Amino acid sequence: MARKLIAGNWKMNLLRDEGTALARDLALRLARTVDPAFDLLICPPATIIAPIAAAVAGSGLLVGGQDCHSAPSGAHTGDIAARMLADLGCSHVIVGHSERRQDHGEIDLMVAEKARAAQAEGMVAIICIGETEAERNAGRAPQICSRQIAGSLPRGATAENTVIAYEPIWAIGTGRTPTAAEVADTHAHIRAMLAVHVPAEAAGIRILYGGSVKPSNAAELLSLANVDGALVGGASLKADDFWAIAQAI
Ligand code: G2H
Repeated sequence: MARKLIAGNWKMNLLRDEGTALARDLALRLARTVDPAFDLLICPPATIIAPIAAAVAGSGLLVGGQDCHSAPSGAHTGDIAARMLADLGCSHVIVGHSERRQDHGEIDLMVAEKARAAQAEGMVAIICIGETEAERNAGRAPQICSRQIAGSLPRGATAENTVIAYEPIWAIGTGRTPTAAEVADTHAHIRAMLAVHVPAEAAGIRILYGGSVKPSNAAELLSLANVDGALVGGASLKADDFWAIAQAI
C-alpha cells in the first residue's frame, strides 16, 4: 500500500490571495518535512487552481480538482474538462461527491464517466460514496456502498488511478462521525467489494474516510485497518488543522 493520502476539499471557499497563501504555507511545511508519511493534496475551487499550482510547483504538494466533465471538450457551458485540469498540473480529481450528487443530480453512471475521463488524462479519480443517515439507521450502509461502487467504478480502475472516498452523508460538515468500529466495518466492506470488481487491484486502492475529520479525531480514524487516508473539508481551510491531521498518522 502506498503512503496515506491526506486530501483537502476546499469546496466553494477562498479567493485567490487567501487560497494561494494557504497553499504556500502547506507547501513550506511539506518541504521542511523529511520523508513524510503521507501524500498531501489540496483541491481548491477551479477558479484559483492555476495560480496555486504555479505557486507550489516543485514542493511536493499535490493539487487537484473538485469535479470534471466526462467529455474532452464541447458545448458544455460552465463545465470543466478533465484535460483542462491536467493542463494546469492537477494530479487528482474528486468525482461523485455527495454535494455534486445532491446539487447536480449526478448518478453513478455519470460519476463513472467522469472518473474514466480523469484517468484518461493521467489523473487519479477520487470516487466518493456514502450513505444517508436514514440508510445507515436502516442498516443499509453496506448495500448502498456496494451499489455505488458497482456503478461508479469505471472499467480499467487500478491502484494507481483510483482512490475511493467513503463519506457518510450525515457526517459531512456536521461534526458527527461514525464510531471507529463502524468506519472499520464499512472500509472492510468496501475493500471486499473492490476485490469483487477489480480483484488484482483491490488491495492497493486507497480508501479514504471523509466527513468531519479534524485534528481531534484524525489519529483514531487514520489508525484503522483499511483507512488509507482522509478527505477533509472544513478543517482543510486552516493550515494548522490540516497539517495536524496529516501529522496524526
Ligand atoms: C466531506 C468533507 C470533505 P467535512 O464532504 O469532503 O467535508 O470535512 O467538512 O465534513
